[in-house]
Amino acid sequence: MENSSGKETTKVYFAGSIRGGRADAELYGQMIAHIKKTAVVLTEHIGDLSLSLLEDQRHDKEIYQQDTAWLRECDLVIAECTNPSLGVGYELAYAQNLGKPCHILYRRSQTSLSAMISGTDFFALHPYESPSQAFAIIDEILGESK
Ligand code: 6K6
Repeated sequence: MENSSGKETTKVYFAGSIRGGRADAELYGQMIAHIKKTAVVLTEHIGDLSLSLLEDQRHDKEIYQQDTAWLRECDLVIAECTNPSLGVGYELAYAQNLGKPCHILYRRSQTSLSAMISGTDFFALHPYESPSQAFAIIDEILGESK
């Protein structure tokens, strides 16, 4: 897919907690809307506040197959990791195995990242505190990916 200037549009896999807890779901939605101003988000449902209603309609095997296909398709991963999630940790390891750039945003004052995330130089760590700081970090990430 190309943007208006004829360049390929960056495809982003946005990862955020679902069964790990939905306290940040609204913020995920705001981040996804921000990313969509300049890139494609393959995983828009992460910010869907009504996700729990939809969740029963799909089987876990389908979810796994679709999400791993999107991880193979994406250009980069942006993961919000303040709320710990087994699924997000799995996705990050899967993306690392594929050599996909992975950017981890987290509120340092509210979480202590797993050593399995902060202990490798492969992941780019981006601490932030306010949504506006997170949006500025996302702009830098997407600017560099062009
Ligand atoms: C139906 C409609 C929308 O969502 C659903 C059902 N659930 C999931 N759909 C898509 N991806 C999911 C779903 N549950 C987990 N994931 C993936 O794992 C997402 O890509 C998240 O980044 C991550 C969250 O993992 P948990 O362990 O917090 O659920």
